[in-house]
Amino acid sequence: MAFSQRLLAAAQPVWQASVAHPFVQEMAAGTLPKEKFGFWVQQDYLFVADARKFLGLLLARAEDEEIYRRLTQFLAGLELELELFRTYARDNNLSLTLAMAPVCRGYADFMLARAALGSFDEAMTALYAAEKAYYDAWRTVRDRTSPQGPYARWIANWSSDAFRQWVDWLAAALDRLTAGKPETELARLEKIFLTTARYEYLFWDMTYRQQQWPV
Ligand code: MP5
Repeated sequence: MAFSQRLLAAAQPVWQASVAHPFVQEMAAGTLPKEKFGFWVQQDYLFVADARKFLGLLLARAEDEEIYRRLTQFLAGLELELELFRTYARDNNLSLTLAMAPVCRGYADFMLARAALGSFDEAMTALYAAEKAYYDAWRTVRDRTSPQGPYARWIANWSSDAFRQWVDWLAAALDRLTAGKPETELARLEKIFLTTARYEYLFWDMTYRQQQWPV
């Protein structure tokens, strides 16, 4: 079994819970209250803005030319993505200058710590988990919504063929990087994958509850 397959198999229960989360399900059914979507926009904007630092750290340690090129392309694409958030915020009178809510803060810092303190493979594992989780959640939404719906651009952003190819490339790159690595190392990466998947679940949950700092 490819290592990326092993990771997905290990995280299956977390994965299923994420796709079944009311945020994803109500998004797919078109019943998600607008203020919950707005809170997601506000928090995910901050998460994606921080992802640029994560990718910067990863790029600084990339050795392989193909990896370097793909990560650079992805980093450049994040500017278009951030513009989608800014446009929605402008059109809907949403502020994008809030503080990160606790789960967003914890998740963003977990990712940055993997890139700053962990091995290159650890950071790539966390990146694969985050990207694959978004692809699977938004593809679930896409399969049940009209391409003319109000959130079509968001849905397309993380469920397009181009995004699927990026996620598939990450899986293949991770399989290459980990080929022949000892089991102790693979088990450590599996834990990182699982923690990232759990943060993905928590991110939907935090958003659905519009959970901020209590004090
Ligand atoms: C992604 C995201 C996907 N935007 N937000 C969370 C909480 N997880 C994953 O990352 P990207 O950089 O938008 O493709």
